[in-house]
Amino acid sequence: MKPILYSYRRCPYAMRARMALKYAGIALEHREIDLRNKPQSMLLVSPKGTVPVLCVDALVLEQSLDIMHWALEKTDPDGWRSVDHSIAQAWIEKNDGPFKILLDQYKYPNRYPELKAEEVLSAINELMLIPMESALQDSPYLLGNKMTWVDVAIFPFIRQFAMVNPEQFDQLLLSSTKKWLCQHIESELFHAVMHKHPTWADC
Ligand SMILES: N[C@@H](CCC(=O)N[C@@H](CS)C(=O)NCC(=O)O)C(=O)O
Repeated sequence: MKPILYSYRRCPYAMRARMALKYAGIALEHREIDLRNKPQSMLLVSPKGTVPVLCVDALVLEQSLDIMHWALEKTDPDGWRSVDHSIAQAWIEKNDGPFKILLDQYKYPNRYPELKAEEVLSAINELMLIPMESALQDSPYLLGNKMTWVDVAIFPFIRQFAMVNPEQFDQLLLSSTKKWLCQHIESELFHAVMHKHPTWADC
């Protein structure tokens, strides 16, 4: 049986997982879910109810990074795994932790009426965008001259940030980050994982 991936097209966590699986050439059954009406078959194997979830026989991977690493352990044709682990970990912790919180505050200001939009943007700049710009001015990818899983894991979140207010993003002085982002958005790999799928229904 092929592995089953429960996914949601626009979810940045699911995007990173889909990209790693595609890159590793893993054939799978894609089950697109409706976040407001999750299939019982998914909740049965992963009651926490987030996507992505990958089921490989009895193995259930319910964290996007675990799915990425599982895929790259199978095949890693371009050496995405050759990274300095502590630097990789520091980027990922920052992205999935405080940056994701700020991104939600930036994306849904109505949910955070106590916060000032300029202060949220400035915190995003300080925490993530300025360090990224500085890394990407030194080298084309976050960890050096070669693309790694860290670029792939982080780029969907920067894409999401850029899409919240494209005019505001355009005005930010982030030429290297914008170039990096465009390269990922225009990549064949990204296009290949953004096809639309009908919503999966258990029946
Ligand atoms: N730590 C999880 C986070 C996944 C996550 O939060 N996914 C969101 C969609 S982007 C989700 O499924 N949320 C559940 C919901 O909206 O009900 C991972 O890395 O896979």
